[in-house]
Amino acid sequence: MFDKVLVANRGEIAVRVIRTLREMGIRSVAVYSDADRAALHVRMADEAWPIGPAPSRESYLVIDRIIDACRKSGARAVHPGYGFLSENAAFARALEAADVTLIGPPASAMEAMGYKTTARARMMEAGVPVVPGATIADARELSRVAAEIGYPVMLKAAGGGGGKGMRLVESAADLAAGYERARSEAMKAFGDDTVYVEKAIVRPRHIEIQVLADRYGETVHLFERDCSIQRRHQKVLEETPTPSPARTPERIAEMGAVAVRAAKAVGYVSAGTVELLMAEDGSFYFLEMNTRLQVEHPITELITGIDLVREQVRIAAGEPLGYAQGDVVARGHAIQCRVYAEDPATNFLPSPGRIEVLRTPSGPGVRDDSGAYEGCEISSYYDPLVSKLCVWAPTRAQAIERMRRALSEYVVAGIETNLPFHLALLREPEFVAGDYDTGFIARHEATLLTRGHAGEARHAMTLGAAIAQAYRDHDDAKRAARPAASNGPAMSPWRMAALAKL
Ligand code: MV4
Repeated sequence: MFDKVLVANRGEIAVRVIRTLREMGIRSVAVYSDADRAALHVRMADEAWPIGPAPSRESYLVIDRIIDACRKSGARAVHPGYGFLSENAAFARALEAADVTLIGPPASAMEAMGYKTTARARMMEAGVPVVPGATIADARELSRVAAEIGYPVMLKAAGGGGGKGMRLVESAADLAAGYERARSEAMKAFGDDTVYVEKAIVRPRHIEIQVLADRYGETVHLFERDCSIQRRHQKVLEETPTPSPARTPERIAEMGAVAVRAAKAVGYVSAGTVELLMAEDGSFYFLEMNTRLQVEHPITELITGIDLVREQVRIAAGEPLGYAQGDVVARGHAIQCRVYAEDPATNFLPSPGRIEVLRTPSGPGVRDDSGAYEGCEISSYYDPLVSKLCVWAPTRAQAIERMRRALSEYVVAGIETNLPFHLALLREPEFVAGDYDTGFIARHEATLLTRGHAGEARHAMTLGAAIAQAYRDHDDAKRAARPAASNGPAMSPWRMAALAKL
């Protein structure tokens, strides 16, 4: 087992990985940019190394800087988190050359799944269902294929992804114009006007299956996550199990088996996620595979009791999983709300700045994976994710109640957040009924942003901020009453320990 692991990331995921390393008795190495000198992950790691200026492309994305920090710290392995270099095959190869273990998949699996069209071909060979469609050479072939698969159809740029370069065509009459526009947009955006056509899945759900594979071929799935609540292809809220009426134990077992097959087809190792599109009738199709740990992994941990980071570290150290599919059981319901420093009143523009007051929720069934602390700076250089608020409860109805309660306890002052949006979302009847699809937020955004919901949430937060201020006044009063010697700022043991480390 490794005695020291470098976490090549920042924010909440770096803190989260450091926590599991500590539980395993493994020393953690943080890396930080100039903007992250006082960041929580730096304070919590056993040691920390600077890797450059604030912009990611000059720090967290610089392979040589990360390798150099491994050399200086003596770290024998690297956990990449998500984003940054986590799916970068060149990084995986550079670590291999430096005799440092990547806690993640082999570079070959990253490459096999990285190019969407080759991934699609590989999946078809492996008997994984993909959306009916084809790459097309010209307008004549397009109209033949479109007629074959039936309207509506979706035109997609081969060089695209994440929803960019997609165009829905409802009927044959709109096809030619749609094709020309799709091609010119693809050329402009990706420098490649290759377009392919698929049957459009109407009102789809975005269902992803968590997989875990060791080095010896043992591959299991850890059930599904419903990620359909997205705003402009950015996930906002995720839950497990999916509330879809099409969910049956048999269908989940089938989707899980398909995900395991997809992983085995590319020799996958470590934690990975197979993304599926599920139609209202329950039919499902491979979209892509994410060769990294995902932001929303905690809800899978909450229903299975499995620590995915711990399993990744064990697998990277050459240990077998030690259990088979039949041993993986899930219980209850979990929801994750992504708490962003974004202002719903300004069309979700980032709201960087200093967090003046921070009171995070806790209590039964609440987990808040955070990279923030009261007084920290939310930087404009990075993704404005403050934390992921997760709840677990025996049923979905109770999980929704619990999430509402947790959100109402969450007090942030000094920056704006999307907390009011989450509160409004959890009151939306279509969400509560579980009858939603990827178009949910687009359909309800206006009502979700109305003052009523936000006003209610703001009221709760104002109240919370007042309470927080009262606490601080009380602390100040207590301190003032103390003898002069200890008049400095109240030093919590944690803070003293953290400062001592710097
Ligand atoms: C689709 C689709 C419907 N039919 N393909 C969007 C991102 C990219 N990964 C694939 N996406 C879609 N592909 C067919 N044939 C609907 C979407 C889609 C979507 C998919 C998953 C999550 C959110 C989405 C939001 C809008 C559209």
